[in-house]
Amino acid sequence: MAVASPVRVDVERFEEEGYLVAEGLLDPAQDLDPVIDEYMALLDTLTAQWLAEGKITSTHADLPFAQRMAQVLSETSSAGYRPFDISLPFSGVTEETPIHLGPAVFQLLTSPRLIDAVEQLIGSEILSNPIQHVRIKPPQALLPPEFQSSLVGQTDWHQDQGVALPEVDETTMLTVWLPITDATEENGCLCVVPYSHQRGLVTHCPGRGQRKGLHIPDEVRGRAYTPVPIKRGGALFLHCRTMHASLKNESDGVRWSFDLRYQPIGQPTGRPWFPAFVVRSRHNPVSEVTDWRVWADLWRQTRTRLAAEPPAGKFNRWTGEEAVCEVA
Ligand SMILES: O=C(O)CCC(=O)C(=O)O
Ligand SMILES: [Fe+2]
Repeated sequence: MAVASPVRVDVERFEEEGYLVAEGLLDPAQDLDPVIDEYMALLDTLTAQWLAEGKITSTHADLPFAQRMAQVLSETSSAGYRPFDISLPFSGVTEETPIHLGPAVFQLLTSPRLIDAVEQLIGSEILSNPIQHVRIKPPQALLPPEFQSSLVGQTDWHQDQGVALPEVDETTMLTVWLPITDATEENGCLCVVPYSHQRGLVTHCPGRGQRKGLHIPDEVRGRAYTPVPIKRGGALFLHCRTMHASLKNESDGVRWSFDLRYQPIGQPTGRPWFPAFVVRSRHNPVSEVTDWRVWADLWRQTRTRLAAEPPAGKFNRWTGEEAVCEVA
């Protein structure tokens, strides 16, 4: 089989505009379909278990995926989402806290097609930063209104640097956003403010009323933004200070994505209590983690440690008392 040459990334444009779309970066059959299969199997296992425990009324296996997720999450509330995500919560971790650590997700995290592109943007010594999530967003209208989480619903305006600890400020953290299903304006694709990374880090304020969570106040952000629809197989690269958010899923399908982060080896990750690993090192190739079980063990060991000794100190950098937040 011929080896495909790496997609060339427009590094200059990324640096200038603070974001870049690379359509056709991944091979959907090799990189994405195994992830879908892995999650379908996970959903079958979880729904069988939850039905047996009386947590849900049916496995809802007759429903299409988007409607099934919505139904299951409506019945289980936000705790029902936790076993799908690929990270741990900030607090309250126990030995039983679920996290999804499967081979197909690891293959996606380390896909050579993806890492070849990352290498063009941040160099050849690449660490997988542990700030990572899967977002499986059912149609918004099917979720109870109190179900507020950017993992299943709309994401408010933020900069990724702003949701990591200040230790990350000197780190060249790169966000890679990958749609598993086509992301459209109707189903809640991302929106970015082009060039906003050039403004530096801005204060994130805690939400009030309907708008929970830390976000960039509208008057700080300004009005212009660009929706970024992307087809499955494509990727969006984001600078760590590019302002971004997502739209509501107003379709009747699912809006499903992974957001992963990479950085040069040796720089702080911004979540020091979570595990990072070497994805690629041209200088020291033996340091690369190539077995998904090693990666899964890193997270399991972290879980054991956090269950025994919850991290002291802060999980985010803002106090909510900043002057700009008074008026927001
Ligand atoms: O997918 C989303 O809704 C938000 C993603 C995001 O904020 C990110 O990739 O950094
Ligand atoms: Fe983000």
